[in-house]
Amino acid sequence: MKTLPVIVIVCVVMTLTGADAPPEAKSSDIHIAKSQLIKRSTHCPGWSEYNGRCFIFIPTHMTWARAERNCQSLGGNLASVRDVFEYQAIQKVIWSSTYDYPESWVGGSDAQEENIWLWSDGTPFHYSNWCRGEPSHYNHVQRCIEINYGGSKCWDDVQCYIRLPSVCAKKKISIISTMKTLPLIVFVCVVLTLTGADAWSCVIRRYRYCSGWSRYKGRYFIYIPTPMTWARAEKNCQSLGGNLASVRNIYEYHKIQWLILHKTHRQQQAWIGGSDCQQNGVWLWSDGTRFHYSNWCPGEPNNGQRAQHCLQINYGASKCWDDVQCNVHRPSVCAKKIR
Ligand SMILES: [Ca+2]
Ligand SMILES: [Ca+2]
Ligand SMILES: [Ca+2]
Ligand SMILES: [Ca+2]
Repeated sequence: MKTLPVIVIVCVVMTLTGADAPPEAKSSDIHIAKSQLIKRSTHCPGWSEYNGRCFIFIPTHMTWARAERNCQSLGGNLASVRDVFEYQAIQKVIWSSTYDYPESWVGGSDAQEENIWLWSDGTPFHYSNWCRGEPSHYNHVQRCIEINYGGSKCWDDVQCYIRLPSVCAKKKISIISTMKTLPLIVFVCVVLTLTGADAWSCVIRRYRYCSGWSRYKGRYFIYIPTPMTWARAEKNCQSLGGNLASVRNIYEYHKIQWLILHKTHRQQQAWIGGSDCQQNGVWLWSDGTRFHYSNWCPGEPNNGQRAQHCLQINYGASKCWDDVQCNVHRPSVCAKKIR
């Protein structure tokens, strides 16, 4: 009981330091709608708040991949849509800016594999609002979702390289949401502490080590030996609460390589979350984070036969990165944030 205050303090400090830093936003390459917003929000200044997220209409016409990069530069991603109410809120954001319902990009695409739909922010794709007869996959080249299509203002799959306005979304400033859940987290910490130090350390141990995930720099990583297409591998990672791994620096890459070596005793080729399926040369991570670091092999990515759009690691003699067809089967590495 003597150590109780200390443990509670540690809990509180862990909670506070675990809070995400506010998302970065660069002033360059920013296209913001100069428009009135349906609901000014203190949590997301200049954006419209709905259901814990902030939305903004971007009137500038861009390809889907450029629109996604633009949203990333604003600290978000192209909007994902979770239900019909959120879709209506997004339509309202567009209306309040344009007094119209122009066709616009949101973050859905099936560019890696036909009919496997993914959101660019890495969240699972459950809800959809397709128009009749859509998605049509016309000529197998329609891979990105436009909303406000046709008389019913529903969803259509269309070529990713056409230029449309777009809707970005980002989380509310997270320190505020952290502060809201703080009392609950402290309560849980206290209960765990009171029920005994053994239980407490077991919970920690199970979470960190017993589940098969390896912890590194704020995330958990796991190697999935089953060979799958890139899109199936991403879906599998999502079913485990994560995404295919994004890689931020050489140390993370070495950690992932070590993980594979440790499990397979080989430097096995594997999928991670990079792809440029929507627009050749515009690489995106499936978890929605910005693509800065890369470790391409010499001469790669070469977009061989103009059909290589997914990122495999441990390629060639240097065990570096290569772009390859998304429908080949590879083991994979998933990552998820420590919550
Ligand atoms: Ca399609
Ligand atoms: Ca279509
Ligand atoms: Ca490519
Ligand atoms: Ca290649």
